[in-house]
Amino acid sequence: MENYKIIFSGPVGSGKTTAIETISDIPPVKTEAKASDEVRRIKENTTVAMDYGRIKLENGDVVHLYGTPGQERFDFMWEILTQEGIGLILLIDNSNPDPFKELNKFLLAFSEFIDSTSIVIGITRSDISPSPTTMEYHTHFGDIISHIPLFTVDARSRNDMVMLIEALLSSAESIQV
Ligand SMILES: Nc1nc2c(ncn2[C@@H]2O[C@H](COP(=O)(O)OP(=O)(O)OP(=O)(O)O)[C@@H](O)[C@H]2O)c(=O)[nH]1
Ligand SMILES: [Mg+2]
Repeated sequence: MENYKIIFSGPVGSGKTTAIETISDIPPVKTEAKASDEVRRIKENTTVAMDYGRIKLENGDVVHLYGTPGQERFDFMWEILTQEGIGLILLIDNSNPDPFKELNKFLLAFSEFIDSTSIVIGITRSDISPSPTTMEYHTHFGDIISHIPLFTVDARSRNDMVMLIEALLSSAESIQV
């Protein structure tokens, strides 16, 4: 039996806490506080330190799931939470006014971790805002994301979140080979 640690990150409201709630086998540990005015336009609560959950795979392996805060003022947690992680699931809220800018910001912030591990990207809230499409992400970012698995997902969907984890684990394995 193996133990893996993976990290969910991405901007405020992209669905990190929701994703971990959706798939965790145990009641997740959350550190949420009432959002300040700027965030309250999007939702009531925001993560201030971390989320934690756990999922047991069919082969018995256990995946420990850590969610970061989205707000940059808590970005000191990003480095702490990635330690010993084997990969990053980056969730991007497609209904954000500028999702390309948000993706760019997080790719830069996690660049060291991404370079030494693996990454998948999940585009959330596309039901609310279908544009940009996954094709438009690829056109805009070109080589920067051409090797990264990128899917349209809903953080409330267990199937979608399991697919992201499986995609991450299979690219992590191919890196280790
Ligand atoms: N319509 C729609 N709603 C979604 C989707 N994915 C997530 N949500 C909702 O969007 C909100 C996301 O909130 P959180 O999970 O708290 O977001 P977060 O990324 O943890 O945000 P911070 O902790 O503030 O950084 C929740 O209300 C989810 O139910 C989606 O694909 N479509
Ligand atoms: Mg959260």
